[in-house]
Amino acid sequence: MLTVYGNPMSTCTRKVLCLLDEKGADFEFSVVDFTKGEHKQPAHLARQPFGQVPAIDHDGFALYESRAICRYLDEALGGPRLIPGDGKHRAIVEQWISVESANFTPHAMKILYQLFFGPMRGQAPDQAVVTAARTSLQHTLAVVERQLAQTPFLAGTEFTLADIVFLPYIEYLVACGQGDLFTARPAVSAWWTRCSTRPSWLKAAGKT
Ligand SMILES: N[C@@H](CCC(=O)N[C@@H](CS)C(=O)NCC(=O)O)C(=O)O
Repeated sequence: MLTVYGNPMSTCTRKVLCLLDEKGADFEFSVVDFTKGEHKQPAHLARQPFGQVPAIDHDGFALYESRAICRYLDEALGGPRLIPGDGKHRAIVEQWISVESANFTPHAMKILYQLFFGPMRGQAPDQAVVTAARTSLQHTLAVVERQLAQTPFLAGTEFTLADIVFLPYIEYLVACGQGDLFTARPAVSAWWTRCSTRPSWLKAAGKT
């Protein structure tokens, strides 16, 4: 029995949901309601000591951190592998996951905080922060563009966890009017269309 504790709007939860759909896995989704502060209450802090989502329970095995969860579930469950078995190929997937977590997501989150989460709390966006983060993202996306000009997915010919981990942030950036970051680059743009129209992503993003 697998239970995912998460929130349907959460970027990190969406990575896990996308992976589970790719694998055709059965699971129970338990919503942690941010509007009620459930993520900071003892029941959830026992699962995730930082008061964040997602977390899982798989037959009594508890785990938090979205990337660790995805790696574990890919190995533990049946269905297609989202992290390849071959050492070099797996290392390439890990390389792109590191690029995502170190060179992409911190900048993306600065923009999303200014344009999405801050305004939800009544805060005015700081345009200077957005501009600086966009410049950093341009640099990362130039590197991503070079790769995607050679292969349809980040780690080669197959859709892998390397692609999944980028999708939730791009979805929100596009929704915040930052789609030009991606459409300006032909290979990135084609990759985003390829990935974001997959049934697994449409479901994870709550579009189907
Ligand atoms: N490194 C964690 C980050 C989790 C995270 O930031 N979750 C957000 C939602 S996407 C959250 O729970 N935010 C609420 C909070 O930090 O109070 C992971 O990858 O699981």
